[in-house]
Amino acid sequence: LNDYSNPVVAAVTDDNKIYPLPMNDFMDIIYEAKHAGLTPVNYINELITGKESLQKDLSELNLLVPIVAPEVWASGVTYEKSREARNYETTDKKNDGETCYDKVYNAERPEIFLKSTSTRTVGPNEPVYLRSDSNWQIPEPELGLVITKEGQIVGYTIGNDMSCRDIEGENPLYLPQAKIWKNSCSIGPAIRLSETVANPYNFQITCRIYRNDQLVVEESANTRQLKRKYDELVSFLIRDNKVFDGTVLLTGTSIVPPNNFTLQDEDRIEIEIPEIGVLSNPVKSLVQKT
Ligand code: DO4
Ligand code: MG
Repeated sequence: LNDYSNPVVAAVTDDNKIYPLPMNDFMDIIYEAKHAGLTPVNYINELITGKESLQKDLSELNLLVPIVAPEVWASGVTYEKSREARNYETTDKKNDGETCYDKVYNAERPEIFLKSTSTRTVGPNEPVYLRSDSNWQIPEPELGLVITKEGQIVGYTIGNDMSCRDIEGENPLYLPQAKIWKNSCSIGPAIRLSETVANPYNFQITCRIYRNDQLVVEESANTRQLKRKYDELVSFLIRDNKVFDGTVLLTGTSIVPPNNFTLQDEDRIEIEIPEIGVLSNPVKSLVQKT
């Protein structure tokens, strides 16, 4: 978060109290806790015991990206809903009826792709952009895993894997262009420490899209519908790879707006996971208005 002069990391407790912490990077909590021989939660409890909480509500604060993730990776076709949506948009239908999406949904090896880097990733309330060469763009609301370079899942966040369905559907080899451009990924608003989550396969994800302040899309899904395990996705990401502390791995989408829907300039996207918060981003078109 940012008090307009000095960005700080803060802990939010279950009773919604906010405690600024003496570090300015989320991963420092993980490193310092390990050094102290404590779990991150116990370490934070030691830091905040006897301290005054901030006399403010979370909604009054200017929240920044909760972690400057050097890289954001993403998993694809990990939910049946995503497989159906990819099959709907693809023009690359095979004679035997099996698409590459059917194959990857059932294969041992999952689809994992590089989604974003720190300079392309935005946080809460920052605009996500629309590509100028696509007419079919949607948010993909996803649970994000915050991992160490060894692949340990230390936290959960929310991610938006902005996607161009027409570019992706034209040819699977266009995936990087369908997925990566300026401000095409947002994460936040917070990181839920993994040790505080009893069952990470029971996160309810809700996406709302507003146009002229009217709700035009609202859909929900649950991570229990995920075809894969988180550790399985992480193990494929880190295999023979160079992965950095604070990498975020998005776990795929099970929310797809209606097929006739495309995002427009000035829409607003909200993605909510109650245990984590609401990630809200305005949408901006990269096409100049005349
Ligand atoms: O296969 C394309 C990517 C699919 C994706 O991003 C998802 O399932 O979330
Ligand atoms: Mg996705």
